[in-house]
Amino acid sequence: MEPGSVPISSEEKMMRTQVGIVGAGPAGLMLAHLLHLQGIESVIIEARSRQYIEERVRAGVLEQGTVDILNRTGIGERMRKEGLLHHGIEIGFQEKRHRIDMTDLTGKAVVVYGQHEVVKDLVNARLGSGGKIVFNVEQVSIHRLNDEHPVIHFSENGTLEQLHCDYIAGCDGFHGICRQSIPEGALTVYDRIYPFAWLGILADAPPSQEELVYANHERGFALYSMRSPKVTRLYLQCDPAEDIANWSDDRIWSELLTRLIGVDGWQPNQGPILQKSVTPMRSFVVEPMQYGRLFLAGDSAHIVPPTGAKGMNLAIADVRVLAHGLAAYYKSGNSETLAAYSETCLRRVWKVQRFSWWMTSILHRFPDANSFDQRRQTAELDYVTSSEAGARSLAENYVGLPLNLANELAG
Ligand code: RFL
Ligand code: PHB
Repeated sequence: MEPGSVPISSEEKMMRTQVGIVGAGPAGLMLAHLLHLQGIESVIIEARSRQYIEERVRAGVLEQGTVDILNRTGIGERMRKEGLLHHGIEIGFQEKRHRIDMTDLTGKAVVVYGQHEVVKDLVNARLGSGGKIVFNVEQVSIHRLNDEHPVIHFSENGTLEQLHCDYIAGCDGFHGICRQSIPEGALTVYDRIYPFAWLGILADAPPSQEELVYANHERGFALYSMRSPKVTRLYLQCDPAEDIANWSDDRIWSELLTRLIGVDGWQPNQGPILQKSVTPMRSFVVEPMQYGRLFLAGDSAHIVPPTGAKGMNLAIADVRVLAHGLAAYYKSGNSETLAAYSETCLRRVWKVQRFSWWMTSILHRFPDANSFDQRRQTAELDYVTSSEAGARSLAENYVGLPLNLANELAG
């Protein structure tokens, strides 16, 4: 019998666990890992294959708090070896780059390490300690959310199954079914769609400098980032309706170089483009992040535009709060901490929303901006890169706001 699940009837294909988790992204996997460390059983069901989730290229910047929790819970070994420790970022405008020294300003740093690498490390840890992840599930639905034992229905290789739980964690991302299963009227939605998108590429080219460059150029935003000592990651602001087929490799490089090149002549190294995609930009929050015995965590509850590099970090912060509440409940029967889950998360979520919106607003070209808006934007960039107070505020948010959970992971 698989640990984490107990068949309650072999004919009906029913299983039982304490926490049923929908989605094996960073939120679902980290939640299962944190619960396991507290002796709480869970089962993860995932719509995609293991290979797909381990290769999906997404986020790249881990806040100090995310790095610390991965290290403290035994997941950090490969990240410590392969992750790139960054003490600062650069902000480019009017053809000059200005460095913000995050470590000087906050005593903290970030680590550049791909989200899919974190996913690989978490999958390995879960499967290595006998945890259950069911990949390639179909026909997923969730039921009896207000009963003592909610149920997840799904099919695996054509066989219908039921997973009976004490709680369900909806970690199934923005397009998942969990949020959509909550009755209309029970949630309030806060939403903003931006009039631009990011065209992102991975290039087989060694990074030409160590730190990230966020550039505001008259032709639009550009970001220079990386994944490893051999692979550069770059983004360009583009139209949300942009057809990627219109962007040849030459056009992409020419646009990137125009937007990133500085008066000092610095530019990214070029190389074969390994992958390209267009990502729309959105800010989105639902309140509350709970309905009955269903808890939403990560992108299923909120989306931030990627400018502040916060999405994955926020997902990890949510599940730390959730695991903390579930641990308190299973240890002492006290559900007060769990009942405060949504409120605790949302206080931080909104601050991170504000920062991500603000970074987006200072760095992108808005199609409807007039000359006043343009001057004000330049003044803001000038302020943030020349005033220590301005730079410190940016740095404090970029390395990650604190998440203080009393006795987190106390055995
Ligand atoms: P995920 O990662 O979307 O995982 C959800 C999982 O649920 C599965 N799923 C289902 N499983 C079962 N049944 C269903 N019905 C299901 N429906 C969906 C999906 O297959 C998937 O495996 O959500 P999670 O765990 O909340 O994690 C959120 C992060 O992935 C996301 O916020 C970040 O990637 C955002 N993001 C960034 N975040 C950062 O912290 N730093 C960054 O530098 C950063 N850069 C980015 C980003 C996102 C980007 N894109 C592509 C959206 C850069 C980009 C370009
Ligand atoms: C990335 O490397 O993918 C990345 C870095 C910083 C961001 C967003 C994405 O703000």
